[in-house]
Amino acid sequence: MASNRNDGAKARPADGGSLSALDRPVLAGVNVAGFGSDVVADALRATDIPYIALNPGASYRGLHDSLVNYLGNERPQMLLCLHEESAVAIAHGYAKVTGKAMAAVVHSNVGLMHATMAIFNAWCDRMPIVILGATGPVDSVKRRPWIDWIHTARDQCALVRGYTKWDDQPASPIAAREAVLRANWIANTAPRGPTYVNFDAEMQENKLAEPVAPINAKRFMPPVESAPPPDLIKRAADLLRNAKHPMILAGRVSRDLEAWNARVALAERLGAQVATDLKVAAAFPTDHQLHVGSPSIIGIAAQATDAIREADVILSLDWLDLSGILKSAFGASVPSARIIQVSVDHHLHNGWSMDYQGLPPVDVFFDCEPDIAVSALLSALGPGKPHAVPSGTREFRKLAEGQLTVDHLADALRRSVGNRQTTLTHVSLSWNGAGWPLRHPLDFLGSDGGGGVGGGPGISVGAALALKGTGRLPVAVCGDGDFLMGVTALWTAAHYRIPLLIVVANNRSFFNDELHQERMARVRHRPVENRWIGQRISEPDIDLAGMARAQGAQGFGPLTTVKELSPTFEKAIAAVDAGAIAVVDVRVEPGYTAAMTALMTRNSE
Ligand SMILES: Cc1ncc(C[n+]2csc(CCOP(=O)(O)OP(=O)(O)O)c2C)c(N)n1
Ligand SMILES: [Mg+2]
Repeated sequence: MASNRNDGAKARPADGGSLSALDRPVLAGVNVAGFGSDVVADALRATDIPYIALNPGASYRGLHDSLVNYLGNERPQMLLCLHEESAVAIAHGYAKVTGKAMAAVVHSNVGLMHATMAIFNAWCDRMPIVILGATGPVDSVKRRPWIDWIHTARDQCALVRGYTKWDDQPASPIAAREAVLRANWIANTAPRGPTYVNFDAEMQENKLAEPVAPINAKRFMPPVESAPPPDLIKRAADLLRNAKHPMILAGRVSRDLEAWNARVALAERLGAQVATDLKVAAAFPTDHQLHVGSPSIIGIAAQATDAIREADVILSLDWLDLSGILKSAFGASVPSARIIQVSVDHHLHNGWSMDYQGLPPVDVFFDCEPDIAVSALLSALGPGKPHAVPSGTREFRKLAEGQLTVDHLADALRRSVGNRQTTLTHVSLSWNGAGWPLRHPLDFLGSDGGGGVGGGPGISVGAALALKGTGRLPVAVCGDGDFLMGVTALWTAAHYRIPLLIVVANNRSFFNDELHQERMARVRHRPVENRWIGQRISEPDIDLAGMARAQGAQGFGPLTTVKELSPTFEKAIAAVDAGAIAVVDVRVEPGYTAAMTALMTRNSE
C-alpha cells in the first residue's frame, strides 16, 4: 500500500457522487492504522473495490469499525443488505457488467451459510467476487461464552471450498493484508470466480504491536493474460479457412464492444453460422443473418442443432457445455467435424462440483480467453470478402389478443422501451429469446449461473448499480418464485437510490416443476392434471407490488389484461428514469416456449 493514512474524505467513488453522499459517518479523525482490522481495510482500499455489500455480525465488528471509522465508509462503501444471499448476488450482478470483483462481507459461519447459494451461482457463472468473513476468536481462551463458540468452526472455509477459487484464514494482520490482495488477484484472474477470506475476530480487534510497513499493492496483483502459440493459431485458421460449413458457438465472452465487433467480423469473414445461449450473457447479435435459431436457457433451437450437424468445423468460444450441445446434436456418436475449443475453464475444475460438464472431443485447444483467440484468428485469416452483413431489423409477429402470456409481456415491454439502450439484467425461465433481439454486449447479462432460484433480484440490483449513470435502462424479468426468494434485495436498491425496473412474469407457480411432475405422471401413467399440487403460489395470491412498495420501491399491478401492459410499463419506466425502483406484477398464463416444454416433458431424457 502506498499509504496507511485515512484519505477517505478525499477519494469519491466514480458513480456520479449520489451513492457516496449516502450513509456518511461523522469524521473519526483516525489517520493511522491502529488495529488488525485497519490493516485489512487498507488492503481493501488498495484493491480499488468501490463497494462492499454486507449484512452485519459481531464476528467482524472490528472490520466493520475500520470500514466506517478508519476508511470513512468510502472505497469501499458499505451497501447494507437484508440477507447475505442478496449481498453476494449484488456483487455477482456488479461483476456481470464490469467483469470486476466487488466485495461482500458476511458474518461468521451463519452468514456464510446464508450466502452459499449465491456463492455457488457466482462460481458457476465464473464471476469474480471477493467475499470476506470472520470466525473465532480462534484462541478459545478469548471466546465469550456460548455465542463465540457456536460461531466458530474448525474449518469454516470448507463450507464454500468446493465452489470458490481460493480461501484463507490468515493468522496475523500482515498475512491478512496478503490474503486480501491474493483474493482480489485470484478472483479477477481468468477463469474468474469468488474467493473467500475469513478473519479471526481476535486478529481484527487486537491493537497493532507496531506499525505495518506499507507495500506497493499493485505489484502483488499483476494482470494475467495468456495467448495461444502461433502454430496453434495457424492450424485453427487453416481449418476454418478451408471449412465448407464453419460454425461458431459463442459462449462465455467479455462485455467489451470491440471484442463483440471482432466476433461479428470473424463470423462474416468465415460465413460461419453462430449459436448463442441465454445461460450466459449476450455474445453475438441474435438478429444477425448468421445467427441460427433463438437462444434459450434450456436446450437449443432446432435450427442450431441442424447447423451443428451440418458443420465440418466448429469453433467453440468457451461454450458453457460443449459436450452437452454435441450430445444433443449427435447423441452418443462422436461428431466427425473438427472442433476448436477456446477456454481457460479447466483451470478451476475440481472434484466437488460437476459444473464443468462432460468432456468434449477437441482437435485444437486454445488455453486462453475467447477475445484473444478471436483477434488472433482474424489476423491469421487476413483480409477476405465477408460472406454476409448484419440485417439489423426483424419483424415481430403480431400476437393474438386473449390470455396474457410472457410473449405479450415481452412484446409490450420491447415497444415501451423503444430504441433506448436497455440491459436485460435477468430473464425468467419462461422467457422466449425470439422476442427480444440482443445487439450489444450489455443487452443481456445471462442467467444466475448455478440454477439457484432467487438470484434474479439481487443480481439485477448489482447490475443496476454498475449501470447507474451510464444511460442504460436496467430491466429484470423475474419469475414470481425467483422474485419472492430474492425480494429483499429491493430495499438495498431503494436505500442506495439504484434505479431498476423489475417485471415479474407471475404465473403464480413454481411452474418449472409443474413440467417435471407432468413428466413423472406421463412416465408412470398417472394423472397429469395433478401436476400443479405443491407448485402453485395462490390462495392467497401474493401482493407482489405491495412487497415492492413495502421496501421503498414503486409497485404496479397486478396486471391481468394485455391492454394494461404498455401504459403501465411506460409509467414504470418514467419512474425508473426519475430514480426509482419500479416493480410491475404481470399475471401471465403458466407456460414455457414450445421447444422448452417439449424438451422438459418428453420421456426419453
Ligand atoms: C434454490 C432453488 N430452489 C429450487 C429450485 C428448483 N426450481 C427450479 S425452477 C423453479 C421454479 C421457479 O419458479 P419461477 O421463478 O416462478 O419461474 P417459473 O418456472 O414459474 O417460470 C424451481 C422451484 C432451484 N433451481 N433453486
Ligand atoms: Mg412462476
